[in-house]
Amino acid sequence: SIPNGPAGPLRFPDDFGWGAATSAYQIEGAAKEDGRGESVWDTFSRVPGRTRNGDTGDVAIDHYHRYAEDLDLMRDLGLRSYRFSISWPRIQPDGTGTPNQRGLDFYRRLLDGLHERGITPMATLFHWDLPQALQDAGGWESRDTSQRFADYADLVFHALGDRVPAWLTVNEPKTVVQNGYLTGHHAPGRQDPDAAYLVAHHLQLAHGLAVAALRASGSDSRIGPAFNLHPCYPADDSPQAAAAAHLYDGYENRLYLDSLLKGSYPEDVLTDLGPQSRMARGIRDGDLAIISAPVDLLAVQYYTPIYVTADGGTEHRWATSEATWQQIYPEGLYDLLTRITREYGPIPLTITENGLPTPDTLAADDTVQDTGRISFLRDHLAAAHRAIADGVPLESFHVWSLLDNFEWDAGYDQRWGLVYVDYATQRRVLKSSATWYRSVIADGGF
Ligand code: PNW
Repeated sequence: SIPNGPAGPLRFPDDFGWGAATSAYQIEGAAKEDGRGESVWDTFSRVPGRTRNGDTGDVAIDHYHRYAEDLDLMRDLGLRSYRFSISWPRIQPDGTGTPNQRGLDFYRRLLDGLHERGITPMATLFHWDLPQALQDAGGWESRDTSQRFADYADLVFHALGDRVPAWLTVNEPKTVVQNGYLTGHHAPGRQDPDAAYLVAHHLQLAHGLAVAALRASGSDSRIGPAFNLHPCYPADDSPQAAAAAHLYDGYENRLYLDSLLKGSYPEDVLTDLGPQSRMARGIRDGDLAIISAPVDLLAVQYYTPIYVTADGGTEHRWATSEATWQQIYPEGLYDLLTRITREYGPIPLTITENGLPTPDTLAADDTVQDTGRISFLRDHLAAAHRAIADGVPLESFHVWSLLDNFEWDAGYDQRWGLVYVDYATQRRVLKSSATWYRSVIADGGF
């Protein structure tokens, strides 16, 4: 009963990795348990006015204690792939040194539970919860943090590597750059453009050093970064708008893609930043070789396009979601996937996030009708399907998110899950999108 759907049926490859995603700080809670240290998000969410309603991840959706129930939900949905993140401050409370065994044990239990249920794990090493002690030492503005990350990654590879076939290094370096250091809406809440792009370089370097650590460990697990990418369209057909959209694309996409896959930062962005920028001065000989070491897969997160005006500003052209930054444009996913394959070659791709926040409420009959999410996912999956048909090596798709959770500065007001969480009781209820997704997985399409 979905109006205006694509003409079906659409069949995905038999081995397609139907999945869903979460991240540690957004779901785990148990902020002070089993030796976990503080992260920048513990600090940031406590500063008055930084998050909606002053919400924090202290309890979140209590996944740390309810993980077995959540694993059963995943099995119920028929998920083949589950993407989650490992909390760095659970493993190294101060960001360095000997691992905290109880932290590692939690992820061992989770990974064993996935294995028992036949669900393939995909583990992100860093989804924004930097140990506060490392922030106090300079955070991502300090080159040393990249090395600390590689040491942490190495430790996790050795402790959990036998159970993890695919690793993701850094989640969305761009969001740390833009929200953490340009707008200040995310931790650490800075507004310092010169710092921001040095941070971008150090995040890319951290990725590359972690790849080197995995290769040195002799592991045959796969590894790659997770980039959120935004197709940038000119708002009119003037040459000015085309040029503005191209530079915008440099900052949104090529900064990350080119350094990873071409071994160089885009010239137009470097020129725009200038030779005296902290980033330009922070790039050392050999860094780009580290950053561009071959990866096994590229994780793509797609939410929205950007519509760029001739003066370099942006406009909204398509319908926006509850997240003011998100415009709904499924075609953007097709454009993005085909562009990556065309410009960067046939690197295996996974979509590690795609989703929509909706104003979900629990009805008297204990159902949640989120038809907007169903339409959104159906249209984006149809775009992904077309990209596959056109030769894009897309292996899997993960809905953001499996469960409603702590949506960073938007707190608990924005619900992104397939599964509704009643925050007062922590009860989980499948939304209509969850039962729809279950049938899509069972049928291999729709
Ligand atoms: C991602 N944008 O963040 C994150 O990886 C998730 O943790 C988060 O919950 C999810 O998307 C929903 O927001 C993004 O401005 C933040 O385009 C900002 C943007 C995209 C993704």
